[in-house]
Amino acid sequence: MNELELKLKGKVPGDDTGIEIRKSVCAICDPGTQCGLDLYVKDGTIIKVAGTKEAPHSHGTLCSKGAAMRQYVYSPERVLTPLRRTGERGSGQFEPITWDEALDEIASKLNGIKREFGPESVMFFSGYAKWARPYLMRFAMDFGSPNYLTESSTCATAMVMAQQLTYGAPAGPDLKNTSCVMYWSHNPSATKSLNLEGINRKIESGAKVIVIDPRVTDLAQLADVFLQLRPGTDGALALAFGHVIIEEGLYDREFVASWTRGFDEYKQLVADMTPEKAAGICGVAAADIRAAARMYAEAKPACVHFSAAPVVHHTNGVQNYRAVFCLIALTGNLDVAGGNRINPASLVHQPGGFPTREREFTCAHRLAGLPERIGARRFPVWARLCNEAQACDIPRQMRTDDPYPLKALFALGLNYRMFPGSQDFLDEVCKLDFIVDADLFLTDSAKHADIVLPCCSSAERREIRCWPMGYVQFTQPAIEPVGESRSDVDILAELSKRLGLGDELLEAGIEACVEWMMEPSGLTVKDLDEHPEGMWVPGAKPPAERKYLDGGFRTPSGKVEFVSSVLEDVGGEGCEALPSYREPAMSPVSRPDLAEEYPLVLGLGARLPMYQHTRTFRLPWTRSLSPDPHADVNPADAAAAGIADGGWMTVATPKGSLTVRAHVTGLVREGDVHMYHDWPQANANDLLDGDYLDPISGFPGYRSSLCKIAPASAEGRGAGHD
Ligand SMILES: Nc1nc2c(c(=O)[nH]1)N[C@H]1C(S)=C(S)[C@@H](COP(=O)(O)OP(=O)(O)OC[C@H]3O[C@@H](n4cnc5c(=O)[nH]c(N)nc54)[C@H](O)[C@@H]3O)O[C@H]1N2
Ligand SMILES: Nc1nc2c(c(=O)[nH]1)N[C@H]1C(S)=C(S)[C@@H](COP(=O)(O)OP(=O)(O)OC[C@H]3O[C@@H](n4cnc5c(=O)[nH]c(N)nc54)[C@H](O)[C@@H]3O)O[C@H]1N2
Ligand SMILES: [Mo]
Repeated sequence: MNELELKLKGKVPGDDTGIEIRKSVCAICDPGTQCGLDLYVKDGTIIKVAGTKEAPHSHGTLCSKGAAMRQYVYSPERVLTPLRRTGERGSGQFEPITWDEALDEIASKLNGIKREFGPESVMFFSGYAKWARPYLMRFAMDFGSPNYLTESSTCATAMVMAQQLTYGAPAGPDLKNTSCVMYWSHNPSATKSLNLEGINRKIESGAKVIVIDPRVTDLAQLADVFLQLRPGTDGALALAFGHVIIEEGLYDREFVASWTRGFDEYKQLVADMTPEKAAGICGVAAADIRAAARMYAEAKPACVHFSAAPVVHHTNGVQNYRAVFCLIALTGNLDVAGGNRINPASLVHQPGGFPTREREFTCAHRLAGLPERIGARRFPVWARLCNEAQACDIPRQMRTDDPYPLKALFALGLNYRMFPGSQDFLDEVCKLDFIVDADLFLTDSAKHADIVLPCCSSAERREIRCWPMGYVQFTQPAIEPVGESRSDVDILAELSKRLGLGDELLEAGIEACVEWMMEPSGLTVKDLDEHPEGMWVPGAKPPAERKYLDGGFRTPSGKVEFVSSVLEDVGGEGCEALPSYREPAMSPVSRPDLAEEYPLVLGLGARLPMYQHTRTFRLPWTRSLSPDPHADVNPADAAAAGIADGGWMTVATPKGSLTVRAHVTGLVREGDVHMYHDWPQANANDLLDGDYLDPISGFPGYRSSLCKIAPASAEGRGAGHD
């Protein structure tokens, strides 16, 4: 082999080899964990993927999903041209059409439906991809529909609501400056590997760590105190913390006196929740509750690391997190260094420490003049606090036409399996007159659309992102789009023209939009384009401490609200003004009748490191790491049911039954079963009812219901498609 051949074999970049490194970002995870990507490109094809060493957030690391990026980009399941359905919904029979045909047809159908039934009868939905949302929301507002909805109907928003209700805005943990971190449900080894570096450094520095999780995670094994609670009982535990902190005089009297509302009522509420009582509810030792409460309250400063999903994935989720967030105020750790800091998002839900006009760009203010949103009447607290419609209410509105009929859905990345009672959700959606789904892949959901539009991956498009330390990247396409695929934003811009929406800025394309949004940051597209690998935003810094001193908190009273004015105003079951504890709607305590037949607590959705919702099942590398659907079962429960580790078993609820492999492990509590969601051949959400929702947020109770297990044969397995 000569030198050039050797270099080619080693994929060495250079003029002689024709291999070039192009900087990009991995958007398989989104948006908190995007690693910088070095894409090695030769003759327009990505031949190698590596992490970007100089990326300040990922330092050249990649997880199994990012390492499989080429299989994602070049998947044989990519949609290559626009498609028009020719067979039954779901049959997968389509004919390729041109972009002009597709866009004209969509424009004429949507405008026709708008004329006949009003703009509100058209829904604009975005799945987990969050990067294109500001553009989609603006597009929906231009169209005149209040029904902009996203996967955030099940992710993160309820956690944000719990904070809005309590102190007006989200307050993230200041890990760098803290001396104690309370991880109230977080499993970074599986979900946010980029957090591990900071966590390890913190632990090495001697900071105290408390972990609250029903499963023994990697993080739990590093904790000073680990509380392995029954899923969905977080509220009782947090109230018991409040009990100890007040009883032992460990609370911040001055802050509580000056800056909180309803302390006396809260004090009364927690007086009843002794550690002994909470121990009985949560299944943890009272002594450990006392130890953790003291550790958190005595360390100064201390922060709570919360998460987007598991605590609010219960029918009592918002109240449970409200009880947790009250502790931050009670101990005076709110908006101080090393505590939880109020830090607004700069771009795509990420705080970057610099101002942008992303929010203004979405035109959310126009919602006020539009008809009622989906879910607004059923979830009034949601409607007051969020700028979106609540997608979990779509099936009900489809069934009843109340308050008006829905006729069309325009989706960027629809996955019906993300919704509880998935099949019912799909059946209702299929009654629409017209469905468009834009996706990278011809998914099960896309197969039900009338028109499928092919979308680009992050390697083929431009997108802007930022990271909390004040770093921003406006990526360049590393390769030409695969097939005829287009960027979501290009699709919206083109469609806007054909619909005659008259939005000059959106129609001018992503560069113009980014220029507009970034204006307050002082950076122009020209500046950003000089640094395709990303750049520090000059002057970016976290907001000042104790901003409430100047104008109070963004709650109706201007104070931290132990007693919520909004909940007081709305009222109703589950919407109590105090964060009182209520059992999950399906638990051994709330439904002893059901528990006789279904004795185990079922948690659906704990993440696996190699899978990202539906996205990476189809990649051979990631799939090989965990080929079959499985659920975690405690050895005692497995033995009682006669189930062997690795054997097939059924997991059944009153709603349905799945066949999965048993992963018998002492890492889960006796009495609990945990399973990942979105398996193509074993969809966890077929086990739940579509109405199993939190009355405050409308979030599904994915993480606690009741089930039974029994041995099964391999024949029971479902055949599925990604
Ligand atoms: N690999 C991978 N990473 C992901 C995702 C993915 O699909 N795959 N999804 C991304 C998304 S959209 C999200 S929202 C985040 C979620 O991010 P995380 O919240 O970190 O992830 P989870 O694994 O859902 O839950 C964290 C921990 O909460 C625990 N838990 C479950 N129920 C309860 C409960 O009732 N109370 C308490 N205290 N803890 C509970 C679980 O056992 C788990 O260890 O992950 C993101 N990262
Ligand atoms: N049982 C249970 N169910 C859950 C959860 C749980 O914990 N348990 N978690 C909930 C949570 S937190 C979340 S976030 C949701 C997951 O939300 P989903 O929206 O279900 O997530 P994905 O499957 O990742 O993405 C949906 C589709 O978007 C496509 N897509 C990817 N990138 C792009 C893009 O750039 N443009 C376009 N147009 N399409 C793209 C993907 O190919 C996929 O088909 O699931 C929810 N459902
Ligand atoms: Mo999520």
